[in-house]
Amino acid sequence: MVFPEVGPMTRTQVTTDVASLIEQVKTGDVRALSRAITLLEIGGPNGAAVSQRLGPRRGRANVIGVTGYPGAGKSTLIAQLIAAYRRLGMTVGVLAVDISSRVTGGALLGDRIRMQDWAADAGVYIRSMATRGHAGGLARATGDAVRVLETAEYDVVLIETIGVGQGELDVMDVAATVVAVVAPGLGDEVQAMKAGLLEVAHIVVVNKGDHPGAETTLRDLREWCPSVLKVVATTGEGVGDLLALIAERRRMRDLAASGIRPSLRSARRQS
Ligand SMILES: Nc1nc2c(ncn2[C@@H]2O[C@H](COP(=O)(O)OP(=O)(O)OP(=O)(O)O)[C@@H](O)[C@H]2O)c(=O)[nH]1
Ligand SMILES: [Mg+2]
Repeated sequence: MVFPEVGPMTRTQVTTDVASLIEQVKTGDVRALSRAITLLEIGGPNGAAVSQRLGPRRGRANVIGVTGYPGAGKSTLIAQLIAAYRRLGMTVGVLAVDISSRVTGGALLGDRIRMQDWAADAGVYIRSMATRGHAGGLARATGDAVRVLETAEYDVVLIETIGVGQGELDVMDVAATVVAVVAPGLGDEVQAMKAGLLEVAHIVVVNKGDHPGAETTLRDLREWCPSVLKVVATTGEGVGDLLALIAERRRMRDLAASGIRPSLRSARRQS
C-alpha cells in the first residue's frame, strides 16, 4: 500500500486507504501503526484523515507521562517500567517526544539505543517523535499517536518528554498519570520543578536514589507533593512502589469516573 505524503489523491481515495490502514492498526499490525503515526506527524489531509478515522479516545490503556529535565533518568526509568509491565504480561507502547527541538538530537539517539533491548519483543512498541513545526502541532500528533496505540490495544502507553515549555503541558493532557522525574543535587532544578512541573505531576520520582543528597531532595519535595518516592532507575530499586502508586491513581480515577468521590490527595487532578 502506497501513501504519498503529497500528491494528487482525491479526498475519497485518501479516506478509503486510511480506513484500511486503521483496520490493520486494529489487528495490532506494527507497520500499519508506525505508518499511521508518521501520517499524523506529517499532518495534511492524510494526517487529518487518520485522526478522524481513529474516533474518540477509548481510555482503556493506562497512559503514563514521564517528564523531567534532560538527564534526570526518564529513559532509564521507562526501561524499568517496560520490564515491570511486561512481567505482568501487559503490552507496552512508548512514545519518546522531543518537544524542545534540541540542537544535537544526541539524547534521543541515546534513548533509542537503550530502548533497543526491546526490539525483539512483540509486546513492546517504541517510537520517537521529533519536533516538526510547532510544539502545539506535535502535542496534537502525540495525542493522536496515543489513540493509535489504544486502537492497537496496548495495555500501557508511556510518554517520555522533557518538562519545559507550554507544549509539554499539552502532551501531558493526554496522560492519565504524570510522573515527574527529579535528580538530586540540582537545587535550581528542584525550585523550578516546584514552580511549574509539580503543578502537573501526580507522582514525583526522586531518581538516582544512590546519589548523596537524594534523601534531602525527597524530604524537601514531600512538603509539596503527596506522592513522592525515591527510585534507583539503573537497578530498579523502588520501581515496584512506583507501579503501586500508578495503579492506585488509576483506581482512584476509575472510582471518580463511576461517580464516587475519592478523598485521597493523590487523586487531585481528576479529568
Ligand atoms: N547513578 C545513577 N545513574 C542513573 C540513574 N538513572 C539514570 N542514570 C544515568 O543518568 C544518565 C541519564 O539517564 P537517561 O535515562 O538518559 O535520562 P533522560 O532523562 O532520559 O535524559 P534525556 O532523554 O536526555 O532528557 C544516564 O547516564 C543514566 O545511566 C540512577 O538511578 N542512578
Ligand atoms: Mg531520555
